Amino acid sequence: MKLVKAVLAVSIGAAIAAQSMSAVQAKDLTIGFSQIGAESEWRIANTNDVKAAAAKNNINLKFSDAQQKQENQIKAIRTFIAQKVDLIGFVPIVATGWDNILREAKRAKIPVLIMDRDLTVSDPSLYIAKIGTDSYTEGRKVFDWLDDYIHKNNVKPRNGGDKINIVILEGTVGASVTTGRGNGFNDALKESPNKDMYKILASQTGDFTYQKGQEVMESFLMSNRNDIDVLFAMNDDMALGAIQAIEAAGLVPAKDIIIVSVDGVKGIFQAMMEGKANATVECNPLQGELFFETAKKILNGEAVPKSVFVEEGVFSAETAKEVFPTRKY
Ligand code: GYE
Repeated sequence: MKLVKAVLAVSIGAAIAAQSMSAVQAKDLTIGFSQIGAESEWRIANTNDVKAAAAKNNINLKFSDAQQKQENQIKAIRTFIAQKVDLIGFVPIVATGWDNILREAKRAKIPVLIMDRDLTVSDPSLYIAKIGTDSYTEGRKVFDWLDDYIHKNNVKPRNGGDKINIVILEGTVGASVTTGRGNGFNDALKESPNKDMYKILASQTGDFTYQKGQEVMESFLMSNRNDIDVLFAMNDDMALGAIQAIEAAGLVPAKDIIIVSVDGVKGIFQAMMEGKANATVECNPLQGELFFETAKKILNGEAVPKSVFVEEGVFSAETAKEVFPTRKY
């Protein structure tokens, strides 16, 4: 896996991490990992990758599934502390509310490594580093792809008006990726010379799930069936659910309503190949190897960058067939 950006090089809390350890042997390591749950195809790929990378690196992994609840993550982290694991990893389901539990980990001298989503803490030394994806840039890429597509294809508003009407299916409320993708999209729109031709008609959470994506799209269509030109779904699963709703409403997905989402899972490639979705901005879930490599460095007292992003592309229906065989998740 290639790294594209190392934001801030810091010398990590070696006092916490090194603990007079000489080069740590992976087989000696016990790592506690709290995952959010299994809300999407992306998340399942992420979990599988973490487990496979742990096995490959000979790590004793204590894996805990939080079933979409922050309180379950906090409980799991507390259990990992009591078990005196060597390092704690977790995906923060939402950005805030972690200070207290992370202080407990710090007091127990257990380093914390964040995966995938960002968190906001009062004291940045409460975690060593974060590896994951750049959701703000993903949001910008969604708008850039859309604006380009609208112009190349000379797309006109379906209702004969003067605005291209957009609806947005947002991710989990309070998650850094939801805020990041939303801000990235909105900033790119605001900064665009074409900003006046777009209107955001409605924006609501679909919780990153197929089911909620379908339900919320149904309600969007109920009130605005003939006005919606574009759907921006903050993940592919919600877009796939929305495609069902669009077809049930007697409209043609990817034609009547342009569909762009984020993740790049196989399901959306299949939909693109069937002509039912237009584009996906990649979000790479294969972060396991980098996670354990970084964990070992931390436990050896080496400096690691505070934030590392994995590489991500953009794929559209035109190239879906060609790219599909190379997709790993
Ligand atoms: O896009 C979505 C998942 O945090 C980047 O969470 C991740 C997001 C991903 O459920 O499908």
